[in-house]
Amino acid sequence: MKRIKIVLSILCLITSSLGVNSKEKSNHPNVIMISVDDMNDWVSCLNDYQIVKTPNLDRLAEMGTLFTNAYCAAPLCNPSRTAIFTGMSPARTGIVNNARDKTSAWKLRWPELNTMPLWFKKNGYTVVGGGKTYHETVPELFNPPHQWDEYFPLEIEKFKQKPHVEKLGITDREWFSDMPSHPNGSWDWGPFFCEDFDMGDGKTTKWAMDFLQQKHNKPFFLALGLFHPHLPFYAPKKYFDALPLDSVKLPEAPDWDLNDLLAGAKKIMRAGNDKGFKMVAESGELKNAIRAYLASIAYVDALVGYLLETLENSEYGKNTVVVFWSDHGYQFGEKERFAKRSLWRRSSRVLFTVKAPGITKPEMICEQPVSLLDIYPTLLELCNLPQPGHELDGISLIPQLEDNEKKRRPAVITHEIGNNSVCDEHWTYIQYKEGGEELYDRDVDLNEWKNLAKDSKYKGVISELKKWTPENQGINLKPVDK
Ligand SMILES: [Ca+2]
Repeated sequence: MKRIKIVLSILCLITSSLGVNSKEKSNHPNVIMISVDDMNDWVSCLNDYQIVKTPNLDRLAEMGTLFTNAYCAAPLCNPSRTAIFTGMSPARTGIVNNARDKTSAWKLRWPELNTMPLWFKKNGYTVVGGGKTYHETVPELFNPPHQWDEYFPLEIEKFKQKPHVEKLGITDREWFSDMPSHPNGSWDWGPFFCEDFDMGDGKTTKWAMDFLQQKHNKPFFLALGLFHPHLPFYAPKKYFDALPLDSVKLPEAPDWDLNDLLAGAKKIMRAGNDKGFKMVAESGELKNAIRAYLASIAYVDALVGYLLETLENSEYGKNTVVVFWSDHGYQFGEKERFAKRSLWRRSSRVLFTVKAPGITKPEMICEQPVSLLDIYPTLLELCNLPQPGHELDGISLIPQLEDNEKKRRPAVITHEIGNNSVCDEHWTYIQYKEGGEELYDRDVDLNEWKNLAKDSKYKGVISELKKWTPENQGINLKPVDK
């Protein structure tokens, strides 16, 4: 009898410990974070202005919540990505550009920081990344390896670097661009005669698919960083063939649009444009460039499709949170810009979707203003992890994932120090360090053509939105050893 009791007790212990384990595992879902680079809102689930169709991104959005009023924290790679991974706003970290010097590296400014991957790693997750997650200006300072259990290196097709192209096995390439060589060295576009998995992003996707086909005993955090549709706009030829040049639309850009911008705004916002728009437009290449950009979006859409299919056919299909973001947008002639680095909508609005098993419902659309800064606190809550030891500037999106109409504070976008945009459900308010304000009524002016800031009837609206702009920018910055 005693022996039976002991056996029963042991059985009970085993059963209960299994129960706890499986419960714990379900409390810590896996995370896949897919990111793309410089992709504006020309995707079919956000905007049907262009001809490109993005069935896989649309499908991903339909799996959970699509945020149609989502913004980057900064309209440039390094500050946007640093904000996502640190959870701290650019105004607070002072990391506002891509500079190769030490002023832009979070590891030097905030050396002990628990970045999102590092914090997941410290909390028992297997953390792997690949491609362009952070902006790797100087890898050891911008994306230090201690944050990851494994990292698949970024590979980019370089601008007209023949040896590199030959190394990829791509020997026959149509060079579309007749534009004079741009000093930035990456301004080119055109089709590659290759298959989807031959390009750098294809290889990174393949690596992520292989990861999903393996057995993992711990919950995982997988960051797949795709480089497309960043310049140079290269993609497999089939994506160009699907987009006839005649069907590509130039953005609407009336020549009077800049008349209501103040000189300070024009000066700041033209910086970083590198005379690019004029150069592209005068060479007659604008339509070709847009076509190649759209082909690059279609290519990245296909890669996301491969990953989703692999996820759904894997054992992780039902217990994995999937987050998708673009680091910011891109302008193709709106306000005479061929660039990012501006606070206007085409540069700051992004595709952002969240699928969270047990929380999100399919086909939900949330029109509330949200920021990519909200990703870090949202994932902590979804994965039942503690706070990382530093204050996060975003707030969890769980209330909106549960109720898409739940109200939310405006999103703030910062460009360099002192230039900010505040977007609520209705308005876009922009302020510039050198003076000048803009106010746009997005209900009637999605293109942000008519600046209402000078109209006294909107004084109240402006003062309400202004309250959200960051104060004392730069004051809290830690010294950097230059
Ligand atoms: Ca205007």
